[in-house]
Formats: sequence, C-alpha cells, structure tokens
Amino acid sequence: MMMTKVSILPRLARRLFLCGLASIAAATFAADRPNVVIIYGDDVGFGDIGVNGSKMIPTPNIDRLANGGINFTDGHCSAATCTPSRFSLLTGIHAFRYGARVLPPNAPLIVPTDKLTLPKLFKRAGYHTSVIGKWHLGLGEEGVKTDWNGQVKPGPLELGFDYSFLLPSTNDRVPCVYLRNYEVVNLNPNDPIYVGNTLKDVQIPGSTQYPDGKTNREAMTYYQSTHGHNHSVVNGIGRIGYMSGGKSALWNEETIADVFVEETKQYLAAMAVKDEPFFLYFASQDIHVPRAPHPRFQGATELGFRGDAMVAFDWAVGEIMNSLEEHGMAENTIVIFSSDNGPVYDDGYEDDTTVLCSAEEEDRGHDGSGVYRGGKYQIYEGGTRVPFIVRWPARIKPATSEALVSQIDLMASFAEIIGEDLADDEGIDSRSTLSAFLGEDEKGQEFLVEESFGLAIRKGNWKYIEPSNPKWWYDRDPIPESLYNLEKDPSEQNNVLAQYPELAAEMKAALEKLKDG
Ligand code: NG6
Ligand code: CA
Repeated sequence: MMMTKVSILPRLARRLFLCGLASIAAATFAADRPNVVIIYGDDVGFGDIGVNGSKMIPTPNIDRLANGGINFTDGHCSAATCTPSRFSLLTGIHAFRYGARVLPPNAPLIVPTDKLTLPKLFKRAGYHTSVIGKWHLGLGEEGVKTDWNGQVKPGPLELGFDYSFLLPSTNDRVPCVYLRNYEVVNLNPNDPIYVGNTLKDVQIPGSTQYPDGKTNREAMTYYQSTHGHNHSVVNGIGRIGYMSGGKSALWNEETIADVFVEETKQYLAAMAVKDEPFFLYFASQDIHVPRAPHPRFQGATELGFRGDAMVAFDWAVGEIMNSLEEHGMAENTIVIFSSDNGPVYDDGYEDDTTVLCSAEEEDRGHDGSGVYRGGKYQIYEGGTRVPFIVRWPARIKPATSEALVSQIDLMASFAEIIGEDLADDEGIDSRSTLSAFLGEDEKGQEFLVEESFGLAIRKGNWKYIEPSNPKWWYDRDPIPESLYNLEKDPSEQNNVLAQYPELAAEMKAALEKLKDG
C-alpha cells in the first residue's frame, strides 16, 4: 500500500483561524477542517461493488471513488442491522449498551440528546451539519404520541444537525412521507396523518384510508409481501405499520433516489458559497426493500430489482461526486462510502430475489457478501464486513488496505483531524484509527466488535463468536461458541475453538471486558 505523510496542524493555529485572526493562512488551514460526506448504503453487501469483485452489477462511480481513495477490505459497520449500526456511527457507542435494535415505525428518538454525536462534534469545530436520507433512529419523545401534523421532534436537529431532510423510518415502514426539519413535506392539513400499530389506531374520519394488507392482498399491486409487510398498503406496497392521511405528501418509491440527490445538490450548492466547512450524512434508502428503482434503471442488470437498485445507488454516488467536483470542493472533502449491514435477498417482498432466501447463496451468479459467510442479521462476516471507502484527495493516496476498521471509530478519528478532544464520557467505544484511514497503518484496530443478536470479537484474522439464540424472522438457528481463523478460512466454515482454547479464552475475556465498558 502507498504511504503518505500527514501533518495535522497544531491546535493553536486552528483556534486562531476559528477566531478569524489568520485569514492569510486560510488556504493552509482549510486542510485542517475538510468537508466530510458520509454516503451510507442500506443493505449493500461487501460483494455488491465492482472493486470488491462484483461482475454482474456495474458500479463505475463507486469504483471511481474507491480508486481515488482507500478501499478497506476489512471494514465494518458495528452491527448486522440498521438501527444499531446507525446508532454507533453517530454516537461512537455500541448499540447493545442502549438495547438499540431495529425500530418499529412510530418509535421515539432512540439516541440520547445529551450524548455527543458526530454532528455535535463537527459543530464544535464550526461546521454546518446536515442529514439527507433514511433515518430509522426514531423521532419524537418517549411516552408521547408523535404528532405528524405538527412539529415532529426531538430528532436530528436535537442531535446536532442544522438541517435534515428525512425518510423518517425505512422505505418499508410508514409514514411514507418526507420530513424537512420538523415538518412533513407537502402535507395538506385537511388530510392529517396518523400512524399506529393497528388499523383501528388510524381509522380516523377525515383522513385518507389505505387498504389493510391483511384483508386486501389484492391491493399489493407493486408486488406481494412474503413475510410481514401486510399492514397499510401504500402505493401498491404493503408496509410495516399503519397510517392514514397525508395523501398529498406521499413519496413515490421510484423517485426517492432522485429526490435525495436533488436535495443534496441544492445543499452542496449552498455550502459552496459559505465560508464554513460542512458535514453531510447522506443515507440512501437503496438497496433496502421494497426495491423499486426508477424505470430508467429497471433492467440495468440481469439480477432484477436488487441489482437495478444498486445501479441506481451508484448513479446517486456519481451525482454527489460530480457536484463536489463542479463546486471545486472534491479535493478537500473526505468522502466515506459504506453500508449499515450486509446483503439480503428476500427481505419480505416478492421482488424476484424470493427464490434465493438465504444470504449464504448466490443470486444468479452474484454473491452480495463476496466470499464471506452470511449477510444482514447474521453474526458472520457477511453481516458487518461491508464496502468501506475513504477518499480525501488532499491527503490520501489511493490504495487498498486490509486494516481492521469500523464505523464506530470514525468519531474519534474525525475528532483527531479537526483537533477536538473527546471527554471521557463521549464516544466511549470510539477509538481513533486515523492513521489507518489515512493509509499510514495497515493494521487498524487491535480488537473490533461485531454485533448481531449476540456479539463477536475480532483480533487480527481471528474471530471469536459468543453463543447466542438469534430470533430473526428467518434465522433462528442457535449460534454455538466459535473461533474462526479468517486467514485460512475466510468463509467461517471450520470452528477451531477446541484446537485453540487459550486464544478463545483470551478473546472471550476481551469481549467481556468491553461489554462491562
Ligand atoms: C425486519 C423486516 C425487514 C426489514 C428489517 C429492517 C419483516 C418480515 N422483516 O423486521 O423487511 O425491514 O426489519 O431492516 O418485517 S434494516 O435494514 O432497517 O435493519
Ligand atoms: Ca439496513
């Protein structure tokens, strides 16, 4: 791997700049406060991008990003599902400490507002901060029914984002509307929105009623659900959760990617004329179910909607990159590309991946997790080893790195770049891996935790998995205590626990210590 020497400018100099006393040195100091864009995919697997071996899904824009930065081949989200990974990305805290699991549609905000978050960290250093895309960290106050017709809060703005444009939960959950800052976009007050767990909760006179998928399967005209997803049927797609009202505010599945890209372009154009640096968390809904790529992407691959949705996502990445370039901001913008969990085929809809129910298998010759075992929901590598690209033309030389890195460590690593200290109770699980992210160290973390129903810990190429009883809707096989040597056995086929009892005990002890905080 190519090496590049980076010197982070002294704190005092940065402070002077912040005080406006060192304008002559602005060009030099700008490198101390690069813009940061996190492009976060949903259910995008390690093997879904060209640079990681995908032959059947073309991803030229993501490959261009990787070829201009560092492609980490042992990079991880912190958990094998969405909410916990996003929780850890934004807080630098393991989700299991807060019991953060996949959230239902009307869940309150799960991230504590008194904890440091990535946007709060950037704000301390004078950044403008924004989130555009899928949220799925809950909105509203615990114990209070969220009023979707008023000010929906607390949410991202209470966590340090200056601006938010959200798909509130997931694209398979209600409410199927966008939220700009505190308000539902395009809401007609004469058709108020209600969200609930039962049909009865939302059968409120005066609001548009949507068919109940339990009794109206024929209303699922886009495609049928295979598991769950049989509550309100909106836009011909069965959802998790019930809603009524908000007809004028409904999103159109096939244009969600376009809407997020347009929002992002406008945001970047606004940032281009400001003096302050920015942090943008762009969270795509692609390629989560219900996959419904715009018709111009349908048929782009031979893999049906899952492959086509990935092509749509790649297009979105290209648009964001182009926009950064057009505004002359690409050079000093750190772009991170990654995903919230590994791949899944049938995740509850008949979208023609249904025949391939298991993430272990290939989809017509394409393997979303590459050589790795399992995928979304699972404790095996396919669950958390995801695409992980870091590009920063001003500082980083292109390379491929096998360093062990995790999204949870971005907080401490960014803190180091922008010269902010973390207090003892901030980002407690985040440890700076800056030298690996900059391509100066090929080892990365000594230990790294992977989370599913149970936990696993990596030490170099060794992986210890604690026993657990997963309760996912399709995966309930008990996981035995295991030890794998990923160097010889990257696909986790041979449990060598009995051969290395001392190493297993050492790793178990490290995991227990970490659990205790
Ligand atoms: C599961 C849903 C799945 C998906 C997942 C969350 C069923 C049967 N399955 O409960 O479709 O929504 O939750 O995905 O309802 S995640 O990427 O947001 O974690
Ligand atoms: Ca996900």
